[in-house]
Amino acid sequence: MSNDAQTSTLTDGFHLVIDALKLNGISNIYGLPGIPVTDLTRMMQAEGMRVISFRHEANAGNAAAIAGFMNGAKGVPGVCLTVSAPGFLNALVALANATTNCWPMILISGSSEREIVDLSQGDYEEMDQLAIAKPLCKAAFRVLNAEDIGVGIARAIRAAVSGRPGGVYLDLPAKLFSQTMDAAAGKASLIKVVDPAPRQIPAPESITRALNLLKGAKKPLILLGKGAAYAQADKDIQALVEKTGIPYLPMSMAKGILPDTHPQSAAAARSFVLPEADVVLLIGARLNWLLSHGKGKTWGGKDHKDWGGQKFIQIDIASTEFDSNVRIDAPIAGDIGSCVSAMLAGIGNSWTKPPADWTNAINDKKTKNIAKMAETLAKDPKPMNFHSALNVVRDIFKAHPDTLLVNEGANALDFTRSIVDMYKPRKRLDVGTWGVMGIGMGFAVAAAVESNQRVVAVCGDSAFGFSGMEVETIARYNLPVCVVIFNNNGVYRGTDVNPTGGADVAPTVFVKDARYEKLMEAFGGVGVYAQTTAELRKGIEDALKSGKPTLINAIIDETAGTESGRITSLNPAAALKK
Ligand code: ADP
Ligand code: TZD
Repeated sequence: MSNDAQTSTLTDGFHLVIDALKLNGISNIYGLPGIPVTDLTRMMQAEGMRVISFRHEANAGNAAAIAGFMNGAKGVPGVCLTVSAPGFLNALVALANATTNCWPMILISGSSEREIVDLSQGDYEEMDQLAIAKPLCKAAFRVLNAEDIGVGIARAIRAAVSGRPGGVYLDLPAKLFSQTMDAAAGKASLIKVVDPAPRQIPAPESITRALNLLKGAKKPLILLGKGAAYAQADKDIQALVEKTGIPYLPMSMAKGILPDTHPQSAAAARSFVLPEADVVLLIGARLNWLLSHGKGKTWGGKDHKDWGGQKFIQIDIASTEFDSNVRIDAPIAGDIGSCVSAMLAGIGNSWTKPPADWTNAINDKKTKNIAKMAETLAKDPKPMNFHSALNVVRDIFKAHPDTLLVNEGANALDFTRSIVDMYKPRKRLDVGTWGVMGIGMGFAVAAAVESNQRVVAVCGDSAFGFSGMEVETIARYNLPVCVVIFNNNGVYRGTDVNPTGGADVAPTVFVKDARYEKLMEAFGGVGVYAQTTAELRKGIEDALKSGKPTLINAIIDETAGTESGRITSLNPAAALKK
């Protein structure tokens, strides 16, 4: 047989990995090349996949994680590809973060020779990656033989997107890639996963129990979490809220499932509705720290651990979530789409709306708080503060509701969340359950790649620094991303001083008046130095018009932030004052 004839009937590990991913609708890879995956990235591109190459794996991992949030409900996880040991470790924070946030992501890392690694003989980038990944993700697999690649990728996809979504690690040792096998047998070994995220239909009695509880409520409240955004059951969720007439609160990444301007949104009366509500329906939201564990003063409890008296209905795909913090009186185990549509069917057309004294009281609070906020937003101080700068961002999102918003920082996060209204689902991507800094540029890249829409990333100057080098990636792929850095000279603010009077600045302080916009200019993008709201407005509007990679250095009063933004109370207080 000639060489040509021989190669045409063979396939190899590289191509089987690519074919298996493509067969399952995975077309975007976020990664960073190097031994042993350099050729894999080349071949992926040659085979028509979009390979986005990053400057650091942490950012590629974050990109894959948020791609999973955006597409997981359609059965497609985000995929990150890295080299062995250090590259793998760099992406591991993102994998753990994806798992914590219930986002489906597969981290594929090349690894070194098993027989050397397992005898600790000191291979190039030696590490038992599978063992290290395991406790940090939902599932971890290793494929040793080319004929198992189809199964390995199918298992990784199912583990990532089915049930409660999460991160999956897939270990591909270097030797796998060059293994050959008969091409027809290779093709036959691949698996197109049928129904990767199967519906989980709730038990009818769980729906009846929940509806009975909700019917008797005098002060009902719906809480929408990012699980509700993830599930892409937008129409049914909107219908449930509107048919019942129950006021609702969106968690950060659930903003926009219904427009934030919706008359039933109780967001502007949050601190009133949480302690007052008597029955709370949680849809894809956990009663974790972000909701004060469902108890304590936030919920009207006497002390920080006391129950406020609310009854909870919780829709979640993971039944282990129920009762994790307080009693769940009506758990509904199932996927949000199926659960909400079953509730809608049970509600029919004759639901009695909540008592008017409840909805009127909420509306009174809202009106007062919105008027107070409008007064603050109308001010235009020099230098800008968070409110005046965000007033600009708020106007821009109102006029461009399809734009995606990436958001990280402390004050830059908290103020943006409460000031900038979202009008459509899954447009707000942020630091999530961990409040992790560094998601900014990775999320921005994936947001642009996955959505084909404009992206605005509002980042604190500290937050931006974690992923700042990826402005080169944004410029290189010519992505329509406008990064807005709220530059207040440090972590939280820029005013701390070194108490010793020494030459080092305080731990929270950065170089004053740093010219971040030049970073983007260095790579051929547009840099804007914005000292006024007019300059900021023009900068963002120009970026949205042109679609050019843009970085706006928005100068914010360095005294404007507060320590830790809205979670100052989580800072341990020193027991001893020295
Ligand atoms: P938030 O931070 O917005 O409050 P969380 O991340 O705490 O939201 O909660 C999301 C919840 O949604 C998780 O408990 C997860 O199990 C659940 N979830 C995710 N996807 C689905 C789905 N398709 N159906 C039902 N529950 C889901
Ligand atoms: N490291 C990581 C990975 N995540 C974190 N959340 C932190 C450190 C601690 N941290 C916060 O929680 S917010 C923040 C840090 C370092 C930065 C706040 O400063 P900023 O934003 O400039 O980004 P503001 O607007 O000035 O508050």
